Amino acid sequence: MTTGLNRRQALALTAGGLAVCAAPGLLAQEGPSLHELARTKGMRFGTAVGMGRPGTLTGAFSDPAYRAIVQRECGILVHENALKWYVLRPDEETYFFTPADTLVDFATENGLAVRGHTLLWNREEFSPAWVNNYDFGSRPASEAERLVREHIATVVAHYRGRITSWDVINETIDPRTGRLRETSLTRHLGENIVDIAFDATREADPGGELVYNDYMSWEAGHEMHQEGVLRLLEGMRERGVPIDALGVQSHIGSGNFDESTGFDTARDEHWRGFLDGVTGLDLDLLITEFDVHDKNLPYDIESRDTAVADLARRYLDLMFSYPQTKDVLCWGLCDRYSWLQNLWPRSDGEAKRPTPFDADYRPKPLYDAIAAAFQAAAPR
Ligand code: 9MR
Repeated sequence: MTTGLNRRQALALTAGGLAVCAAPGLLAQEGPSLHELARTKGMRFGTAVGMGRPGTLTGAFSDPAYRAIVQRECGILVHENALKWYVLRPDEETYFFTPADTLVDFATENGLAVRGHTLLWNREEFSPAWVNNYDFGSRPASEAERLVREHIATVVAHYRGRITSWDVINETIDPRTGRLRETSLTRHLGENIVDIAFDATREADPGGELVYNDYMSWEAGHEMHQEGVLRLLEGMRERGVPIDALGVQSHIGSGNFDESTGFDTARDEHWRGFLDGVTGLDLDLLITEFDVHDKNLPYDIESRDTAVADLARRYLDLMFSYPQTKDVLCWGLCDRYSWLQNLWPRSDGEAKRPTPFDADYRPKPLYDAIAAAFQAAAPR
């Protein structure tokens, strides 16, 4: 009988003291992994991994069954939170690299690529208080630039050769206005912050892939956000700012970030217009944070999982029709650890099912939808 586990994965499970039946879904997995399917098309598949803080459901890495799924399915990983300023730099003097290093070491041991998320999350609610309240002195613009450059140079140098793709900036366009978000840094640097951050990253790692990452979405209600992001990217190209790709987060489904938009409001035409604009700038597309929110779907698990999978397939087929789409990373592989369990609760109070594996590590229709989309994709 084949278990779908190789020796290393079986050891990872037993070393964690787990009975083999702790991950029944995983044991039943046979055939090629999602990453193997992606590879045959010149693509990669992977996931975000939580290293245990902060948040309440983010300790996926410490779960041996989760690590075994990651080892079986993935070719590329990204930290869910460990590289964010508020984790990495609790104060100005400290660089707390340990949790992030742990994942990079794991990736290296397993031959997996790593993305860096993120060098600058330009939003005050996700910046540490010491950055928000920073005293920039009598020459605030040059002090703000120094701070950004020093952070980027230090972090990128620390991981040079091991992290090969960077979300240089995450979410700096305000979806309500399409303009740059105001933070303690942009107050002094304006849009120049973008040029500084990308320039500093290129300088620290000339061979790295530089990405702007944001959550402008395929679904209705994101038009202003899309326009703002496209304008930002056009400006970067005009000014010769080094950038290689747009990270399309892809938290699709209902009730995410803004008011619920429901499942039937996706606007393929409008979205294609946006993607044509981005790829017309000679940028690649990465799906960086894929999951499908099932907040507003009926309780019945079979029909809920089917609806999630159908939406995913429709979305991935559209994205994969662009040969520029190279990587697909889920924002978590197992429902047990999804960030969506913490926010926007379902009205019936039930757990959500937004990722490819259920809370007991069994693959769901969403897994099959991702596999089928890779199988249907043209090689790139
Ligand atoms: O999943 C992440 C959650 O654990 C954190 O509490 C939260 C705030 O740091 O960030 C979540 O990840 C976000 C990602 O970094 C950027 N795009 C949106 C993701 C979901 O909010």
